[in-house]
Amino acid sequence: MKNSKPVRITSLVAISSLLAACASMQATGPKAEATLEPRSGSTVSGTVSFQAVGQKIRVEARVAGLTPGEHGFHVHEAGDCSAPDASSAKGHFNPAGRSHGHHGGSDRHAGDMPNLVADSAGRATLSAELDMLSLTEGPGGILKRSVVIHADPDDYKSQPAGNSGKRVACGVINSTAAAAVSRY
Ligand SMILES: [Cu+2]
Repeated sequence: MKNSKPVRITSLVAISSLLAACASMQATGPKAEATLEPRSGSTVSGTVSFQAVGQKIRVEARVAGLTPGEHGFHVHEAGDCSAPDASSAKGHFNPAGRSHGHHGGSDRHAGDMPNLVADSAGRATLSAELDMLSLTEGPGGILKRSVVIHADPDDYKSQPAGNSGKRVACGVINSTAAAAVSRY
């Protein structure tokens, strides 16, 4: 007599997974990904993906091992995470030579992104669509550059890096185009 309820739940699950499939099919632009490695003695891990969606780039991050609270999060100029403190990643990606600022503004580094917000278990997820990023290689693009997570929040105004402290994770941004082609 309670048979109708499970059936309804099943069809809702089917509909929502269909919707999810449609949403991911709209995002057909090039894609890139960075695997985060811990730095400055941290245990941070995770992945950051970048996908072209219309004129913007959708940034999605899944990170663990952070201290609870906000953490500065940027694209940095050099695709080199080799230094123990990630100083090898150099400064923020800033091809236009602007000042550091809020990711929603126009006078800012192209690599300025929203702070990650870690929960009490040290986990953070982020999904944002940003201007000024291009999934190309070369002076104006972010491929072969890096993403860096900092120990402290970015205040979105202090120069040159928002006073966000040590670099606790770093990952080189690589195109996933080849994998996408073989998968579809
Ligand atoms: Cu940074």
